[in-house]
Amino acid sequence: MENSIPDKKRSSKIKNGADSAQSPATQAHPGKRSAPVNGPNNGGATIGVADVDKLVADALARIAAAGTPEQLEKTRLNLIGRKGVLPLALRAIKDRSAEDKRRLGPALNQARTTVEAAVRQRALNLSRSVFESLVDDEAIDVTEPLPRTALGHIHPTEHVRREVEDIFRSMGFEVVRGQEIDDEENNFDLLNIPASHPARDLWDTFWLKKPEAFKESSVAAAKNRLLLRTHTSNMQVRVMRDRTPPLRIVNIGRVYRYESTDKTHETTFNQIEGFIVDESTTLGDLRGTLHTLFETIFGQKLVTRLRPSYFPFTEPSVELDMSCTFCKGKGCAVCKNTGWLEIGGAGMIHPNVLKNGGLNPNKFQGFAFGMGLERITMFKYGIDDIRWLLSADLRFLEQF
Ligand code: FA5
Repeated sequence: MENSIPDKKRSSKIKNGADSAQSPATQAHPGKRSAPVNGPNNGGATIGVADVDKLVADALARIAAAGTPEQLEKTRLNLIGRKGVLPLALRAIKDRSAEDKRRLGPALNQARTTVEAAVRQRALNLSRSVFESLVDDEAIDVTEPLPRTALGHIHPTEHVRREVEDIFRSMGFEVVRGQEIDDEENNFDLLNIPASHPARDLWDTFWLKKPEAFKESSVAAAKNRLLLRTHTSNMQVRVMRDRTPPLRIVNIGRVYRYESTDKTHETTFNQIEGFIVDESTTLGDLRGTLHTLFETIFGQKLVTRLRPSYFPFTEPSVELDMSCTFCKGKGCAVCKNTGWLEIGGAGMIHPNVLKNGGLNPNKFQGFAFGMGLERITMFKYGIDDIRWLLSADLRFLEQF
């Protein structure tokens, strides 16, 4: 296709027997550089009407063959650009006879119009097909099903934490967060457990060294040592001091105990702490609140019971049990044949704690409770060892 515009061979045919070795360019414009084979061709000097028809047919074939806008532009320049075949042929007819001018002029003009129209049409088609191929190549089918990728999911403990928070919110509780590094004042003293009190031994504690920077300060001088909180009760007095009753608070977070691990004990675990302070709340409200919580979490009818217990910061203190979710209270390995699962400790907030919180115990009262989040998670999913929950073992986690 490339050399189809009057090439040397063809121009020699239409040169009326003139020296075919001499380029048409040098004939029409003596002294000028000869045109490239495929470039401007000065055959117009000897061109006939029949040659114009061939030239047009040839040009149309080349235009149709241009596969990209760039190729089309090259072809356009070669055909109708300033030094293109047709303009040169048109310019050359000035040297022709009057009869030739009369016949060739309109034929060449018509040829140029035809070629220009063909170029325009081809350009349009090409740009359309560029867009069409863009649509094909770059279209995104949002409905196409994707290959399955390995997605993670929420950890079972976190799942239960969110569920518990939602249930408490629905009962009108406010969710607060507390610090995991705390001082012994908030973790013990203000909760009615002075340093000398043997009850401190109930919570094996990770004590922290004060940073060097604290050494000179009054904080260091105070006996108030730093620790990893042993329970979420460390927030009780802070919240009482910060807010005005009535209070309905729930606080779920990580706690730490310096103890050996077994199937039901970890050194790092979460507690669900909650308390209410107002003028009339009773232990009956506590039982009703926790009963609602457990029946919602476990999705079944349950029996709950309170047993007498001891915590320095509640009076009276109770232990909260619920009927075993596995054997429905009949007795099984999980509940050690008792029919009951131990869930947590609770009681009515001790008057000394209310006082420490700046509240008058003759006016205000309320309940408090603390439960292990992992224990509830274990009961909910039938997990037999608490240590799985922190194991990060995919064989375990992928079951949820
Ligand atoms: C307390 O920590 C009290 N602060 C709870 C409380 C709050 C009582 C408010 C009264 C009023 P206790 O040490 O029993 O109590 O812990 C509460 C619950 O945490 C336990 O019932 C158990 O579910 C869970 N728990 C305790 N120790 C561990 C442990 N090592 N690993 C996992 N869970 C534990």
